[in-house]
Amino acid sequence: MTKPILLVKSGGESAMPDWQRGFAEAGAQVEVRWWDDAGVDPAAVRYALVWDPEPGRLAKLPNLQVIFGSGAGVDFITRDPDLPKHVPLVRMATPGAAQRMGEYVTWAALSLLQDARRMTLAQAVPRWDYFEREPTAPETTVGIMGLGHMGATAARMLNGIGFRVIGWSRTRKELPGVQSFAGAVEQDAFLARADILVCLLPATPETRGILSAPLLGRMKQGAALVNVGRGQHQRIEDIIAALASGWLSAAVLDVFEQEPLPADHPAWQHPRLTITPHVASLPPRSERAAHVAQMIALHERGETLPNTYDHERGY
Ligand code: NDP
Ligand code: OXD
Repeated sequence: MTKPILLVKSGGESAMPDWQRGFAEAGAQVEVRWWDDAGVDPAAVRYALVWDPEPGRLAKLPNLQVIFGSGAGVDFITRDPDLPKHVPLVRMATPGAAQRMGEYVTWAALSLLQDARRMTLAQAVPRWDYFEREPTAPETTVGIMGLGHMGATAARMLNGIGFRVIGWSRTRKELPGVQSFAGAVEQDAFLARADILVCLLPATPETRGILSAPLLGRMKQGAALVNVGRGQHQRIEDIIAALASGWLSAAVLDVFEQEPLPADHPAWQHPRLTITPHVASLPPRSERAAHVAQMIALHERGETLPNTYDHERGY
């Protein structure tokens, strides 16, 4: 019996052996083929696993049953104006992805608390830059914007090492140890409390540019910022201006409007900015293949798939 075809566009053609091994090890009953494989009959494709597909390409697969995003955010897929909306789009919401994000956010919060950037710069000189740090985690409130799959895990991990944690989301949450703020009306109260603000929002029309001057100005003076959501959430010039005025004390940015961040961008050299290359949560392909294999098995049994993108809500 011929197996259904899963087309893959994630990590380039050189990543295909990795994906094929991952799906084989997971016992997936699919034939895994490269996105641009000219030998594939579009009518035989039942599944697609993609990151940033060329607009219009998914619409040319007439028997496509499920689209899997190879990342947790699917904005690089939904920006296709011809995206077939009747085909479920599943986000990569694995426990490992949330664990990795929690570890990154915890690292970022502790780095800000320890002023790790200052120590890195001093070591590069080298200079014995003795200084005294003041607040500890229990004296520091981390405010997480976006308390979904990633945000809730980050909140639990931050809580675990003693940070006070508050969160802001569209709807109210009941999470142990986390004070929940909901919607636009509670945003100011939330911002006024956060010593470290973490953005874990999805990219939607409502969240575009949220980390710009008006919101930064409503944060606590001297607070720090971590953006692990999307580059389109931030106006980097506003962040640099807030750092220059001292309103923001420091920032850790993992995502940028233009990726890779151009080599001549002033953010690279900023003494209060830590830059990472969109690596906050990157589960290995084997783990993502095992997750997709599990989702395909659920789908083949006629079950509803979790973590599907909601076209109305926009995430
Ligand atoms: P989820 O969809 O599980 O969670 C999104 C959260 O954002 C929800 O709590 C939701 O509220 C909240 N939210 C959405 N819109 C608004 C709004 N307008 N106002 C207030 N809250 C809002 O997503 P994940 O946690 O899985 O991922 C979040 C994002 O993290 C991804 O979309 C992606 O952009 C980014 N990401 C970045 C990675 C990296 O390596 N840098 C890796 C993975 C993800 P509610 O719960 O009420 O619906
Ligand atoms: C993302 C991811 O959505 O890498 O950024 O999962």
